[in-house]
Amino acid sequence: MKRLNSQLQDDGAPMELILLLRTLLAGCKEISFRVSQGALAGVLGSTLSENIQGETQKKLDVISNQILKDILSESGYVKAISSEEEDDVVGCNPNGNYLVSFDPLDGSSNTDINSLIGTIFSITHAPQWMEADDPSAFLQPASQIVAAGYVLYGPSTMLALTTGKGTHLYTLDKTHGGFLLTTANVKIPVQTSEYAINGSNQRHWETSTQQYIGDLLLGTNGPRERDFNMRWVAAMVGDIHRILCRGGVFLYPYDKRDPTKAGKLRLLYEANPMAFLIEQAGGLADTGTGRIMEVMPTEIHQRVAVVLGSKQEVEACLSYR
Ligand code: AFP
Repeated sequence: MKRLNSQLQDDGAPMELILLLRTLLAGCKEISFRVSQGALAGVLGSTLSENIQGETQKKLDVISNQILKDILSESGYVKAISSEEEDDVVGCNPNGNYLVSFDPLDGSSNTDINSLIGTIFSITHAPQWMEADDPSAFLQPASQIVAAGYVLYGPSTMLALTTGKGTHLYTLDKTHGGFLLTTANVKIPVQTSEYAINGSNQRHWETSTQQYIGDLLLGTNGPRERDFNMRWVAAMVGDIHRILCRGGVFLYPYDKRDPTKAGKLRLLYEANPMAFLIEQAGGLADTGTGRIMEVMPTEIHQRVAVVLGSKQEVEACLSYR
């Protein structure tokens, strides 16, 4: 099977970006090991601290963040990092050529139940003019991303990665420690009968979301004239992985619980990298009012509404607006 290096070279990725990705993935392999140790290594459960989003941090959130922060800071390739678990941008090498944004452990509440979790990341060029800890350099739309992906810590550890030449899936071969290409050029089926949304928020949704999901629930008795199935992993990495593998649509729409928040998910750490992966696999990714890839961030911890996945179903959802 083809190795990661070889696929990245075939896709025309520059050597420095390949080396940076290998460094980042070395950190993810360490996270994978810690996750697999679970209660044996005392890494499960919560800390007493909250992150900038006001969420109680799990021990594995803190451990994963530290692993990635250390390995990227010491690599020399990175000028600064921005993490869901850091209040501010962390300056690294003033001469580094890249910026890395990441959610070190997406879906961390799933650590309590030994279920799917993952690391989501994206990489952009570092502007020459920036100071190493200048947050404004991270305020670039996803169309500027040079590499994005996630590592899913599931029954096997898998990597979904794009450098803009298609989305490829790799599986970690723990016998020699490398990621091997297991599905090249993933193509999301254009049509789907599967959707993912946290239905417990229904009463807070806007009318357009109520109507769209209502019609899916009516199945063969409604205007869609076919039945739909629902899945919810509570970790975006798990839901997006399923969509890459067999299609579907994922929604975390705006809701009225906190009108000051445009959505729940983070633009830099979740929506942008997933939008790039989904679009490179032939799907669509939208906020409900425009393409996620074109959103100009205004702050590093910005939240956004998302609907992404199989092309026709995203279009169907948007037609209700
Ligand atoms: P964490 O990264 O804080 O664990 O949150 C996970 C997440 O942002 C995303 O991965 C899930 O799709 C979503 O939250 C789950 O939200 P609910 O709490 O509404 O199930």
